Amino acid sequence: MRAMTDPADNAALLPILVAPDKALKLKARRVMPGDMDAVRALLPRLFATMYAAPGIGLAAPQVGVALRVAVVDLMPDDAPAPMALINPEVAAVGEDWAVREEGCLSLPGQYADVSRPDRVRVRYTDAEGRAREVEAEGLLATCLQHEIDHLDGVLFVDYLSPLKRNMLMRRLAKERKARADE
Ligand code: K1U
Ligand code: ZN
Repeated sequence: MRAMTDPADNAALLPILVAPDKALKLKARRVMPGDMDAVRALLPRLFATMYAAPGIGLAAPQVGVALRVAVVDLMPDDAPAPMALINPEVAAVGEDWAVREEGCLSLPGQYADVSRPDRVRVRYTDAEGRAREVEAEGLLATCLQHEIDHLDGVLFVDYLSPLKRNMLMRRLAKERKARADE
């Protein structure tokens, strides 16, 4: 559940690119101080698009904006916990790895188990331009790594064997065609 005064409420939704769109494979560029006005205008639309999908994360390249910006909200206990991440980077990873099922708004309806470090420290700049760090574990750690991967043009299917990846991509294409033919 989100707060009644959430700034994402009236923001216009953005169309989410679906794989194999080539824009999803590009490395996004770092946000510079001169980009901050555009980023502040983009953030409410990113949050609104993520909440509407619904999803727990969304990276700017997924809406065709090649900047290193992402939003995350795991909504723990149904309470909003929005995080806007500008130029996020993984500063440290824990020793243990965990396998977790991942989805992706750019691979609608497709899920697969992916192994990643179970704890990460992520450095980023917040919407007010302040340098921040977050220590995350579990689903938040997975989601942060998934979103930072989007900024480098990496999708969760890139961690799968070629066989599994091809199966998933073929299933996605088939399901999209079936929906388009409906
Ligand atoms: O970046 C994205 O494509 C968003 C993606 C994030 C993510 C999910 C699971 C593991 C790692 C990263 C999603 O949000 S997919 C949708 C989803 O997981 C979800 C949707 C509604 C409620 C709870 C989860
Ligand atoms: Zn994704």
